[in-house]
Amino acid sequence: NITLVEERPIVDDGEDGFMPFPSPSMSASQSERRWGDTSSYTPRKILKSWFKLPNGNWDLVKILSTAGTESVVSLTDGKVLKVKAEDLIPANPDILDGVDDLMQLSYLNEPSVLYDLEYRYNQDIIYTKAGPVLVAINPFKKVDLYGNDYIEAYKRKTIESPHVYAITDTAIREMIRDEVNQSIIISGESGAGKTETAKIAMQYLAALGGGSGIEYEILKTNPILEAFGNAKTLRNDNSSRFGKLIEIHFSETGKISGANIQTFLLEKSRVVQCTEGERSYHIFYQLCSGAPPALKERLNLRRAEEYKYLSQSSCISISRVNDAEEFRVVMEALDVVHISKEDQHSVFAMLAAVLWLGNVSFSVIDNENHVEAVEDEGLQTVAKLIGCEIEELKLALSTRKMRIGNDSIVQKLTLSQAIDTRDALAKSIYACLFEWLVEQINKSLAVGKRRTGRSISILDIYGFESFDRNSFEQFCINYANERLQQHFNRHLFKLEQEEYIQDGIDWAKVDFDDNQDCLSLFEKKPLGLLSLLDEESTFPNGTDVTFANKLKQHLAPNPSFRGEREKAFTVCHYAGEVTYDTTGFLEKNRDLLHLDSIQLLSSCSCHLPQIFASNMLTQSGKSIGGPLHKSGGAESQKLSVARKFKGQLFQLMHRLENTTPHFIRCIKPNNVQSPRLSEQGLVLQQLRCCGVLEVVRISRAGFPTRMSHQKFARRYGFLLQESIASQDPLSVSVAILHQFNILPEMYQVGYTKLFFRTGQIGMLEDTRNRTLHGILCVQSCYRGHLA
Ligand code: AD9
Ligand code: MG
Repeated sequence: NITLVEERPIVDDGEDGFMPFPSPSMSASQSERRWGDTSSYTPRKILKSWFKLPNGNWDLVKILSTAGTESVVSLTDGKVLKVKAEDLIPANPDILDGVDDLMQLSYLNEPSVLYDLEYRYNQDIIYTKAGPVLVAINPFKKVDLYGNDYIEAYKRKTIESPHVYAITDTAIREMIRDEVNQSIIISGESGAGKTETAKIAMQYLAALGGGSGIEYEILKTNPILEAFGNAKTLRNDNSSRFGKLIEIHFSETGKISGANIQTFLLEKSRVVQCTEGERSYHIFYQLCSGAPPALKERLNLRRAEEYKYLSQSSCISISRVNDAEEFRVVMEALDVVHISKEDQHSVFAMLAAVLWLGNVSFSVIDNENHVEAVEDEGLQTVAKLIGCEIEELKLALSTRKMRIGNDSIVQKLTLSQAIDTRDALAKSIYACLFEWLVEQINKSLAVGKRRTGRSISILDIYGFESFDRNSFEQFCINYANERLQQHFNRHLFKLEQEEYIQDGIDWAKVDFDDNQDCLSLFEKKPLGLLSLLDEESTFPNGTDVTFANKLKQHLAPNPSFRGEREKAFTVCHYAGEVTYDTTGFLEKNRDLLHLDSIQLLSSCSCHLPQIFASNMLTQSGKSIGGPLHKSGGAESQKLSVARKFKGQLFQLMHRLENTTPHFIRCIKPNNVQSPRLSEQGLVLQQLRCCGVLEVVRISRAGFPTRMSHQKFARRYGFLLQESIASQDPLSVSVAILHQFNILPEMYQVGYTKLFFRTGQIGMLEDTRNRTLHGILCVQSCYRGHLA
């Protein structure tokens, strides 16, 4: 329950106007408590306040009167209520409506932040700064903020309004000026607009760094990756089911010279199974409806409805999307990134093979319920498309070679085992195809040998997820976010640190709350979530239940962990608590493909299946002729999914550590993908989750309010009751501090500025305003008298 009540930090700009300051300064009540800052707001002095209605929404109320601890207020709908004064949160003066940077708000509290964002959003101003962070709210409609005119304006700096273009422009300039690589880190929950934002940033880069033609190729990777890696989900019609880092290289003259794409954790289960109302990957539907007749014929393609993998979720088309047209766009893009026609046909053949695999059925052949693949059109087409004998395919789908002692035996499969084997093969083919495609694209975008320039990386990765039911995918995604959050914290902390050091402030007094505890819970060896998961995954008898029990047994003392009933456990993430259900964890983590299937692929006459098989074998460190797995069946022993993901993540963090980061937080205003609708609760929850409110908390851990000696003396000097000997700004400032009894631990005196803990300036400002108000009242009474 974070309710923020805070004045804005006052930053010295040398003049009386306010200047945005590089880190926002609101605070969670937590840090206020930490600093013993109990200075609370007195509603008497303020006419407008926020009051939380029973429906959870904030209402801007007028305070009619206050007596003791109670106030009488009028709501926007005209109703008059008596409320507890402590339930009122100060609202900002009208003059601050819709400010560009949340830092400019006098009162930085949650309702005021929401109000500011909403105020702008209603005018289609979807971008707002929160100190160093850009907040982008999804408009769910076309907004007139993009295109060449805007690009030109941001380039020439004739527009200052917050924008992706502006942040990208800063990245380019800093890359050139500091000779340091840059990164643009985009996060937010599903449907918040990350992928669109990444594309907007890429457009700006292409416009400014273009010229060689490679920028066109880079832009064309988007429709390809979206076709193969995006799908319609209940949250987003074009949801990315993988994480992506694109590193764009620049030559010494600031021109784009190439790029490299890294992808993370593609959701492959979607290929064989998806929730009602969702779709599998776009490319399947595009192929079915857009393939030219000759291709259709060659692949024996049917309508999407006729494939079990596509028809099972009762959703074939997306409104306002023409799959056939999209297919043409993808084919053209494949040409642009130099995928040969021959390779393109192999790609389509693999897609068709996956679809036909889903149609392979099985019939029972003995009284032990063993099955055999039915030799129908499905089976025949798969064999033809991947280039293997029908008999081999049938065996690979219905039997498993086992080695017991020195003997090798063949075990027949039951129906569910056979279906699992078939689906595992389909998933592997698709995942390998995706990886292969990215590799080909990278070859095409590769920078020449003379790579001397700099780069800007754009990270579009799944944001923190917390659903009613959270599984292995959320576990990995939230772990990644925990890592990114630490990166975010450390970076902002460093910014603060630099400013303190410059002004000679005692840095040791700045406390900082890290999320290291939670990260350790994941990463500690041997008793951390990831190690324990891997350990349990290697036990043949390990189950989701034994895994959950093991966690409870070893991790219970960890403050970030809580065991739940049965197969569940809770992790206290920086963005909130998430309870995970361990069902399916081990299987998803093992992600096994039987060696029989790999052998089948390597024996195929088509080149893609062969490449896939050899990639799988290099990953698993096995050779085909080598010894098979002991008793548990002939399975490829490869890296677990969690371990591979962790490795990728470390590599990613390492890369990001060496860059200057720029953060964009995307916010989804409603759950129905509809324009002009903003739900307060939803937005607030995201602001907390993606760390916009956290950023503030961090800066509040230090001395966020700062003002030069001169300004402080000028602003409050007239409040001094006793005259002092020396009139130099520092002496005046110190006298004011004494008169108002500001405790020594609440401020520090720097070479040029005074630094205050949060909340300290509030009382001074109040007194100043009251005094000025008094003077004004006297003046107006006087004028009234004259009139
Ligand atoms: V997911 O985690 O991949 O499921 P994203 O990537 O955060 O998600 P995406 O960028 O795909 O969301 O945005 C979702 C939809 O919002 C888009 O398909 C657009 O219809 C819409 N959108 C997002 N940003 C903008 C924008 N700047 N202007 C117009 C937008 N529409
Ligand atoms: Mg996306």
